[in-house]
Amino acid sequence: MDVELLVDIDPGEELKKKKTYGAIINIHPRRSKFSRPKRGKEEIEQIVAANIEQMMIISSVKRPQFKMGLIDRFLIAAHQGSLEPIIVLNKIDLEHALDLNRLENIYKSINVRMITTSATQKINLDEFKEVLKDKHSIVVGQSGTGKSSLLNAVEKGLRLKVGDVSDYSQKGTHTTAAVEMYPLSFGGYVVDTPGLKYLGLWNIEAEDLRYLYPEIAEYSEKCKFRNCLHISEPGCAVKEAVELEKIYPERYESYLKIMEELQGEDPFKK
Ligand SMILES: Nc1nc2c(ncn2[C@@H]2O[C@H](COP(=O)(O)OP(=O)(O)O)[C@@H](O)[C@H]2O)c(=O)[nH]1
Ligand SMILES: [Mg+2]
Ligand SMILES: [Zn+2]
Repeated sequence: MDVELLVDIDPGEELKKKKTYGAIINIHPRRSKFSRPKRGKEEIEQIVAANIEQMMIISSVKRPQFKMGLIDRFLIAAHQGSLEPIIVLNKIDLEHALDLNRLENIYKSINVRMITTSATQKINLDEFKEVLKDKHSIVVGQSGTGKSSLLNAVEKGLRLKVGDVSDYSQKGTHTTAAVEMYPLSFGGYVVDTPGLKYLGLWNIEAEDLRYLYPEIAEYSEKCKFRNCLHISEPGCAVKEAVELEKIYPERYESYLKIMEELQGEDPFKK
């Protein structure tokens, strides 16, 4: 895929010295995006970044706690924005209770690559770097999972501000304040983002959620009712597949949670 930045900025020699202005010299069509609903009187679409190729979903085995539901929301946002998702499970140097093999199998079963890293103990950083190389990527995830640390670890000149572990749960201590794009010396560009605790989903109907879970879509065809939402309908092939563990129960649970939200009130008003 050939990807360009949404806007090219050429400040010109005079202004380059002053470092104050840029001139837009070209506007490209938007081919991919990462967007989220923005609160306000009316819900509007906020485009966080555009014309990037891949979304690096950074989570940690703990501190902050691993949240599969949040990963699945990012997977949906990536799919909707035409971005290739890659899951990065960071802080594997810490003692934890996660079954990494199982997680890897879950995501392999839906063709999503997962890599495990430690930014501080320098584990698998070559793999992380190789994924970023020559691509336009956006790095997303909860605050404190190590997004900025990982980028600092593979790009020496970057020196992004890293948070104190004891700080991230407190309000107003996010260290990465704005969305910014950085060039990578080994090829490519990366956008670091402030952490998101919660990701609202944009423009999804309850009936369409199944198509965002490939394994659920697969079994949906065998349900008794064509419009089955796979909640508690009789003759539901999806529920049967979950019981037989042909669909991972963890994924089904995250499907149900999102379904509940799509059918319910505006989550921002709760
Ligand atoms: N044990 C451990 N701590 C890490 C790792 N990566 C980052 N941290 C720590 O986690 C905290 C948050 O890191 P930061 O990069 O600011 O996270 P961000 O909010 O996702 O950008 C800092 O104290 C880091 O030192 C890791 O692989 N292992
Ligand atoms: Mg950060
Ligand atoms: Zn069903």
